[in-house]
Order: sequence, then structure tokens, then C-alpha cells
Amino acid sequence: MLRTGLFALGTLFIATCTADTLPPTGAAEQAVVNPPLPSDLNLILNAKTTVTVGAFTTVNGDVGSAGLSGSVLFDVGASQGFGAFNVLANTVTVNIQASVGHVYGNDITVNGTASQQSLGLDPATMPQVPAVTPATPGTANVSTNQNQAKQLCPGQYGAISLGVNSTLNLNGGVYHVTRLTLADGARLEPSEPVVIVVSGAMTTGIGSVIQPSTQSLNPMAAANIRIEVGGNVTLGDSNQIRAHLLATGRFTAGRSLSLTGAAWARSIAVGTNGVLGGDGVFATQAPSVPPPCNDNSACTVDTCVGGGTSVAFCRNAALPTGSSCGDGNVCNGSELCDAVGQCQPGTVQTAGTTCTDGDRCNGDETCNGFGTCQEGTPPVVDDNNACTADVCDAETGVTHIALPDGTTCNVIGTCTAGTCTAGPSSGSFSYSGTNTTSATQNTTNVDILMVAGQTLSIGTCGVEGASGVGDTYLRLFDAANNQVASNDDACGVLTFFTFTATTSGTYQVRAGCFSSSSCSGTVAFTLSGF
Ligand SMILES: [Ca+2]
Ligand SMILES: [Ca+2]
Ligand SMILES: [Ca+2]
Ligand SMILES: [Ca+2]
Repeated sequence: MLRTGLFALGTLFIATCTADTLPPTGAAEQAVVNPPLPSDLNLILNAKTTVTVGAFTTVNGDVGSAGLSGSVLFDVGASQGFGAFNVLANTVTVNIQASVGHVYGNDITVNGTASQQSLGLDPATMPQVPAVTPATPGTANVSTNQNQAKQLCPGQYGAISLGVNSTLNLNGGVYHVTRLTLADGARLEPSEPVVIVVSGAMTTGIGSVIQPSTQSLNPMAAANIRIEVGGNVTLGDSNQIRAHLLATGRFTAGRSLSLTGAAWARSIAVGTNGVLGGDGVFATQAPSVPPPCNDNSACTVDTCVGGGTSVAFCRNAALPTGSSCGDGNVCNGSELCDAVGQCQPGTVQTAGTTCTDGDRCNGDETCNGFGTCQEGTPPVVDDNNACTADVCDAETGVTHIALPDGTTCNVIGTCTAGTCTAGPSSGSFSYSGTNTTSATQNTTNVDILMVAGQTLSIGTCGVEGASGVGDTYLRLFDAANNQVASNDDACGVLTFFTFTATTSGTYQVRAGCFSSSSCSGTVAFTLSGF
């Protein structure tokens, strides 16, 4: 039966091979296994449908179209950096004299050059163009007149319109607006991180500029100017943009665009002779941004005043002299505000000053004398006592809690009041010996149970109740019959020694006399420790 089954499978296999020569079936469409996407993919242009890179435009970054039937076209003479970048789309077309880096696609036409081509791409595995943040604009329109410069506080506005050659400075925060319009030569220049959410369209004229203000107190990157547009983005010729843009609709740029950052949209068309480059990685979600007018001083309260149709400005009101502006470090002293809103350093604390982090289990932190808090030495938690539970509490530190009496400890022992004992903790026996060859024969043998850590004190002297006549000799052996201790003449010719057990078990005392002499005595012992 089994043979028949195998034969039947073999027949089926042959039949399948034969079927491959027949007209293509669904299974035959998978011609290649998709190569993995580049691990360092950073799409500076990403569309749902089409991306067109205009003639002679240079894109120094990755370009993709994440839609299932998305396409990317590099028009005549367009180029993509130095071959290190990637183009990814279902359909990729590289026109004559155009050059691109590594192409990933399912329908690739290269009439120019591509540094590498990989056939096979599932667009669903690409970073998808996210939805824009829903806008909640206001009604107050803001406009700048020709050649006017003014600033704005974050908030909800109607349309924002910048006149010819005017400048609008944005203080940090989130702006919700209905439209964003820049006339020829107008400049939108945030001085702090902003998110601008536009419900409608964004339009610019010739030579419009969107970039960080040169008066920014702290460094600004393209990602610090995030513009999300519910409609279309239409940029005029010769625009200079340093931002991350996201549009629900089309992104269209005229000639000679200078874009540093990223543009993600439903479709993208960049005109001729542009220069595009990346600056950071496009975030799928709008970042959170700090409040406006930060002057980097903890001794001032920062507020953005006014805005809208009136003048806006930053107010940095000084806190009262002596207000704390602590940096959270005890060791460099207590920082205090001076009369003009500046934070002044404190006095460096001497070495050894506590700077505890409130956790006693990682040790007690102390200042090093140079303004830095040093880690402490964690306390030893284990007390080597099997009859205590060892715990460390951040507040109270290390404690050892006695286990209930009768708890088994160290295999053979039993806990009593937090101490592990095996047999009696003291005892004695009398013996007389003769011709024991220094306690190696004819000895009197007594077993003593010990748990690891216990110390045995034993002898014919040195222990209460011990005595001896003649020259006594004692030896101690472990459970494996190895001698672990011995003594002959600790007190005169009488015997005493101590031994600390490292393993729990039965130990044997062998009592005898020196050489071949005769002796007698009472051997007494005590067990201390655990
Ligand atoms: Ca401040
Ligand atoms: Ca401090
Ligand atoms: Ca600590
Ligand atoms: Ca313990």
C-alpha cells in the first residue's frame, strides 16, 4: 500500500513538471523572489501614485512610490546622487541621460543608467504615506504686507498669507490654519520647532522660502518644520524649502526647487533643474514640539504674547532673585536665579557629601568633591545564613528575616530561631586508648552532624567539661573519610582544635593517644555558627 502511494506521488510530480510547459497559471506569475528592501531606506520623496523627477533635477536621497501600481519617473538628464541611493516603485522609468542608483521594481525601463537593478517588489512592504493630522483651524486670518516682517505665536488661525518679500517668523508650537500662501519672495521662518497643520491648500510664488530662522537660539533641522497639508501643495519656481512636508493631495514644485528634507504626498511632480536632499528621517507621525519662546534660561517664565492680526513677541519674565533653578545635581551645589533672570551655579560640595538616589539597595551615593555624584557600593544582601530570608528594600536597606523553626536548611539541618543546626550543639564523651599509633588505629569514634558554616570546637582541653590524662590525640574526618583536622598538644600534651565545615554532613572524631602510649579523657565539643 505504501509503495503504491509513493508511486502515485511520483506520477503526480512528473505530471506537474509537464504542466509547466503549458500556458502560464497563477502560480507561474511569481517569477522571482523579492529582494529585501534596503535596510537604510530613507525616502525623501514618497508618493501613493506617481513621482516625476523633472529633467536635470538632482535628488540626493531615496525616492519611492508606495502604491500598489505606483510609478517613479526620472526625466531626461535627472540624476540621483552618486549611485548610493535607491528608487522603489512598481513601475520605474529612467529616461535617456538620466542616472539613478539601485532600482527595485516590477516593471523597470532604463534608457539612461542605473547602478543596479533588482526585479521584484511588494509595494505594501514599503513605508506608506500616512494620513495627515486632522486640522482644527480658527477663523482669524493672518497676513503680512509687502516687505513687512513680523512674528506669530502658535494657535488656531484662518488663512495665513505672506505678501511679496515679507517675512513671517513662527515661534515654536502647533499651528492650525485653513490655507498657507506665500507670495513671490516671501519667507516663512520658524525660529523654534513647529508643526503646521493646514486644512486646505498650500501655495507659494516665485522664490519663496521656508526654512529655520537665522535668529534661532537653538539648532534647527528640517524635521523641526513639519507641514501637513490636507489639500494640494503647489510651489512656484526657485523655492528654497527646508522642512518635512506631508500632503493628502498633489505635491507640485516648479523649476529650480531647492528642497532639504522630505516631501510625502499622494502624487509628486518636481520641475526641472531642482536640487533635493535629505535631512533626517521623515516621521510617520507629527512630532510633539516644546512651548514657544524658550530662552534656555530656567530663571525666566517664557510666554508668547499676542499674534494674529496684532503684533506678537516673546516675553521672558525673570523669576525673583534667589529662586531655585536647580539642575537636579546636589554635588555641584544649589543653583539660584540672579536679579536679571540668569541661573547662577552653586558651591561644589565636598567629597563624601551624600547625594543619595533614595535607593539603599544600589549603595549610598556620595559626591566626589568635583561636582559629580558617584555610585555607591551595593550592600551585601546574602548573610550566608540558610535560616534567614535576605531582602533589600530601597528605603530600609538590607534585612534578614528568620525562617520559621523547623524549616530544612543545608540539606541535613533544621532552623531554630534563625539558626541552622544539624545535631546537638554541644556534647562530650569519655574514652581510654592504648597503642593507637597517634589516633590512627584502636581509636574511639564518635559522629558529629555539622551543617556548612558551623564551627566545631573540640578537645580534651579548651572546652568546658574537657579533661585528659596522658598524651591525647584527636583527628576529624569528613563523610568521605578524608582527614580535615587534627591536633596533638594544644595545651601541654592535651588536645584542642576548631574546624569550620564547608559542606554539610556527618563528621567523625577519632580519639586516641600519641604514638603507642596509653591515655584517657573526656572529649567535649561545642558547635557555633549557623
Ligand atoms: Ca525661560
Ligand atoms: Ca545642582
Ligand atoms: Ca543609592
Ligand atoms: Ca540568609
